[in-house]
Amino acid sequence: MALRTLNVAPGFMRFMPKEYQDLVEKGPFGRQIKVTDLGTFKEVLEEHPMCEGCAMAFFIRLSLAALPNPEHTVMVGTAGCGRLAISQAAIPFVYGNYCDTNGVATGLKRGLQIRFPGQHKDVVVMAGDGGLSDIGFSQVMHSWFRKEKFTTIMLDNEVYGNTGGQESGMTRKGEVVKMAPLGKQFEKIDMLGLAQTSGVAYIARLTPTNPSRVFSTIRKAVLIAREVGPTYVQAYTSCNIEYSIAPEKVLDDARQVEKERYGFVEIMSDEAKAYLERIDAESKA
Ligand SMILES: Cc1ncc(C[n+]2csc(CCOP(=O)(O)OP(=O)(O)O)c2C)c(N)n1
Ligand code: SF4
Repeated sequence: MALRTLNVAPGFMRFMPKEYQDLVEKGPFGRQIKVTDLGTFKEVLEEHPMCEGCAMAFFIRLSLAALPNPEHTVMVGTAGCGRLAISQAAIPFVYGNYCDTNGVATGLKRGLQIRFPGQHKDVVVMAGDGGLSDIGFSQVMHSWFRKEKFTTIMLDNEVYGNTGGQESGMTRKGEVVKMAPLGKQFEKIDMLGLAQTSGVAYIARLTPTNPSRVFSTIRKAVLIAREVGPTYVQAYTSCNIEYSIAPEKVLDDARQVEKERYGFVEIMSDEAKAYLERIDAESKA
């Protein structure tokens, strides 16, 4: 998508639904918005069928609004709860098979670079912990080994939420979920460590408790992936259904988990740091 495809022919805009006009005129397409702008325009993602109070849905909403150039972004996802929301957003979405997100994103990114030289086209994979740490694991790893320039965002609810509660590689040891009644017997996979070993240029772990931090993290991840190399963001996005968290307690849970075991982590290569400093200086100039 390009910005001009959002702007319908002059004279026709007034016939478009109010929400559409609002999103084009005030939304993040072609302009830089801040987290505090949220709520002042029709959002990129407004309605979705995810569960009431789902932290994942909240994180997805923040992440989509934080994309630096949504008009030049393609999202890649797969089976799992997250795609229920991502596919409803005003951003092109490719639904990969369960396992092949990072292969699809590789082809897409390379193809877009050839088709649109001189224009950054951002590709962002967003999928669950099952999709990325289990069934799609090898594709994630190989995209990192190959230094593919796109962002991978894991929606880590520490369970297979969409299929009713099987343990995933990211479920914690000992955790009892519906379809792991004896408790998980193995440790949570250290995806941050694997990302570091694979040479990922920017790695972050966070919870959705701090919207400004979600904004800046997603922006950095997408920008660094343009020029430097693969980037990885891992977000705690609790499943209130499988972990029996009341919708009104979801953010309390996220704050508690953040304090106890899911604190903010940010790891950046020197090259990534230098790149951010350079574009920052350029934008100030
Ligand atoms: C190859 C393949 N295996 C299994 C499935 C069934 N399936 C759909 S969603 C899902 C689990 C999703 O879990 P996760 O990726 O952690 O996302 P969540 O729903 O928890 O957000 C599974 C196993 C599938 N669609 N394709
Ligand atoms: S099952 Fe869990 S992760 Fe999926 S939408 Fe519901 S609360 Fe969110």
